[in-house]
Order: sequence, then structure tokens, then C-alpha cells
Amino acid sequence: MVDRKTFQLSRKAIALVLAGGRGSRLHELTDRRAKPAVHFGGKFRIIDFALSNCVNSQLRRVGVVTQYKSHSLLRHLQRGWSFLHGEVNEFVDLLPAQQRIDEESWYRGTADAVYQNIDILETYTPSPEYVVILAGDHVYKMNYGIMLVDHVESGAECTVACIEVPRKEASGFGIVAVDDSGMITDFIEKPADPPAMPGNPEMSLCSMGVYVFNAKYLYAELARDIADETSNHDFGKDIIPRAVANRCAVAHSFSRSCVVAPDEPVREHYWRDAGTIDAYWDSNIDLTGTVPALNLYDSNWPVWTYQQQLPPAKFVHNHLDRRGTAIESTVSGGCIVSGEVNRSLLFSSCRVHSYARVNLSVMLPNTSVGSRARLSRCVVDSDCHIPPNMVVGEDPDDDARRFRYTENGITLITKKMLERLT
Ligand code: ADQ
Ligand code: ADP
Repeated sequence: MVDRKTFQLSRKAIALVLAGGRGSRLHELTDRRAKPAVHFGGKFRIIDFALSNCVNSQLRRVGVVTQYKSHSLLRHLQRGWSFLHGEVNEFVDLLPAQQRIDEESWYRGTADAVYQNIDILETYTPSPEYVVILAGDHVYKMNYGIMLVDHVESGAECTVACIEVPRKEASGFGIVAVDDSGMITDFIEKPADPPAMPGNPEMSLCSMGVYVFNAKYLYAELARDIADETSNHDFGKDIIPRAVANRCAVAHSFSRSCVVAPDEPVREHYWRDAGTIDAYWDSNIDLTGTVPALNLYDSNWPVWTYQQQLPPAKFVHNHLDRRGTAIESTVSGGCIVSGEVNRSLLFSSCRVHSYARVNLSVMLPNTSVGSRARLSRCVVDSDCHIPPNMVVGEDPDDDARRFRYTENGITLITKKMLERLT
């Protein structure tokens, strides 16, 4: 999958995964954990996608920069991501904000988060020639090796990965304009009214927040930026606009490096933010469909994670005319289903007790649904135990009063909300 040239370049690079942001639009799901640590897809955490892309792209010197509520994230990384081989210079290094420069400076922005770790990057041997900056909070499969080769061949100091997004959904992104050679001629961070692509009024070309830099250029730019008191010390607001103004940034089209299984038709270039409860529910439930938009079953591009030792999922027959069933659903290890599960995604160690019904719902690890309870269009946070006979998803007013009820009619249930009811 990775040719010799890509392999050699990847050995000269370091990947830095920015995983310090809160993800506040996920509300209570990120009260206790950073967004990259949020569970996704039955057995993964969101950060596993960026890290798996690194490992599968042979980019195996990786730093993870953490800040907000990092305990759950650090625990996951320590348990699940220590399998790389330090003896052949492959590692995942944890870089928590730790007030290393002075006592006030937690990471003030994404650029500062990298700046504060330059001294660590400089201790790596061989010294990195390229720095690949990634966000730890997107779900996608991308071969960073292709982007790295494109970057080196372009001769640019900086390469920005770009994806086409419907214009009306693009105001949360950096918007890019390119010339025929791929040089970025304009960059506007999160404009209220995003400009369209030439000849395509419905779409905007957006930055994915995935960058490749020549290390020397990046270090010099970060040092200059940190000295600038008017700066936000942010890649999207400061570093990228300056690189564009200096005409040294090029665009890389995600369509070149998006990973698709060998026999799979290309339906879309899958890249999801899952940044709101509605988007989170939607992208998880999508995985339960017969042909989901994201293929997790491609053995050429495995998604790595921390694997708990768990027994297989079990479906029990508990009464003469009732049996545990799951249809169009994804059920992880350690689950026991005695009730009925439909179009739902069960993470590890869930219980659906007899006569309970779970429909169009996402159940995070260690949750249970009591006997005869009914759930529809819910996201159930980890360690929640839905009491017997409780009904959620049938009366919006009732759901909004007890839990968090979203615009699209999804109910988020957390342990704290359940405790308040008793
Ligand atoms: P945003 O999506 O707003 O814009 P940002 O808040 O800068 O992204 O976060 C990027 C990554 O950095 C996230 O993974 C986040 O967890 C992490 N992060 C945020 N603050 C951090 C800190 N202080 N320390 C460590 N990590 C931190 C960016 C770009 C846009 C682009 C979108 C694509 O600015 O131009 O379009 O990403 O999603
Ligand atoms: P996960 O992210 O694995 O689902 P938990 O839901 O158990 O983890 O908790 C998320 C994070 O919050 C963990 O770091 C955990 O240690 C911490 N945590 C859990 N319960 C509490 C609590 N009552 N007070 C403070 N921190 C907590």
C-alpha cells in the first residue's frame, strides 16, 4: 500500500495530532472527556481514526497534544496506543499542556500548542524535516503519505488538505481559493457567507485542518507568531493566512488521498466532524445500515483501538414467544440482548433486558436498558442504566424536560440526568 519513496519520506516526518479542544457542541458528552476521546462506531474513540491513518500511512512517529479534560483520552492512548515499536523509532508520544514555558501559559491556541512542544520535537532523531499537523476530532480514512509526497514535489513550505463542502454548511471552516497550479491564493477563516468555488455556486473548498509543513519554516513562523501580541496563536486564524499571503501554501485535494477499499464503489469522500449531538447520532446510526458511508471492514486499512478482553455478544431466548434480536444493528463484544434492538449501535458490555425495545439509538459502553423500557432516537452516555419501563423518544416535551432534546429530535441521556430523576 505504501511505496518505497513514501516510506522514506514518512520516516523524515513527524505527525502531531491536536487533541486539546473541548467540542462544546457535543454538550454533556464532552463534560468529562475531550472530543477526541468520545466513543465512536461501536468500539473506537474519535481519535483512533487520525491515529490509524498515521499508522496505516507508515507515519509512525506521532505526538498527541492534549489539554482539556484529558484523563479519559490519556487513559485510552496509554492502554491502546503503546503497541508501536520504540526500538525501530515508532511511537505515540503524549504531549499534555503542562505549563512548561511559564506558569500562565496553557496552550493558548493550536499554534501555541505546537510551539510549546518544539523543544521536544527537536530531540527526536532523525530530526523531523516535515511536520504533519492533524486534528484529533474528525472521522475519516486518509493516506497522509500521498499528501506528504505531493507536498515535497510541490516545493511549497506548507500544504493544506482541502475538501469540497456544500456552501451553506461551510461557514465553520477555513475557505480556500486556488489557482491552476494548486497555489492557494486566498484563505478566509470561518466567513459568515462562504465564497463558492469557481463554476460551482453550491460548493465551497474548505480546509480540513490537516497541514504538512517543512519543519524549519514552521518553527520560524511559530516563533514569529508567538512574539506577536495581536495574534490568536491559531493555525486557521494566523499561521495559514500568513503562509497564503507569502505565497508559499498549496492545496491538496482530499479526493487524492481518501482511502476506499479495493472493491468499494466511491460514494463520497467520507470526512465527518460529528461535532453536534445530531451529527454524532447520524454518523453512528449510518454505520448500522446495510451499506454504510464509512467502511470499517476494510482489512487493508484497519482502524486500530484499545481492545478490551470481552466475551462475544450474546442473544438470549428468554420466554416462549420472545427472543433477543438485533436487526440492522451493530453489537459489540460483551453485550447481552434479551429484548429487541433495531437500527441501533451498541458499544461494548451493554445489556438490553427482556421485553425492552431499542430503536434507532446509540448506546455507549456499559449501559443497560431495563425490562420493558423503550428507547427511540437516543444517545445513551456510558455507564447509564435506564430503569425498567422507562419510555424515551415518544413524547418530545417529556424528553426535553428530563434529558437534552435536540433540534432534530434526538435525546441525549447521561448518568447525571438519570440521577436527577430519582
Ligand atoms: P476548528 O475546527 O475550529 O478549525 P480548532 O478549534 O482550531 O478547529 O481545533 C483543531 C484541532 O485542535 C481540534 O482537534 C482540537 O481538538 C484541537 N485543539 C483546539 N485547541 C487546542 C489547544 N489549545 N491545544 C491543543 N489542541 C487544541 C480548524 C481550522 C479551519 C478548518 C477546520 C477543519 O482553523 O480552517 O476548516 O479546522 O475542521
Ligand atoms: P469514558 O470516556 O471511558 O466513557 P467515563 O465516562 O468513565 O469514561 O469518564 C470520562 C472521564 O471523566 C474519565 O476521565 C473519568 O475518570 C472522569 N470521571 C468519571 N466520573 C467522574 C466524576 N464523578 N468526577 C470527575 N471525573 C469523573
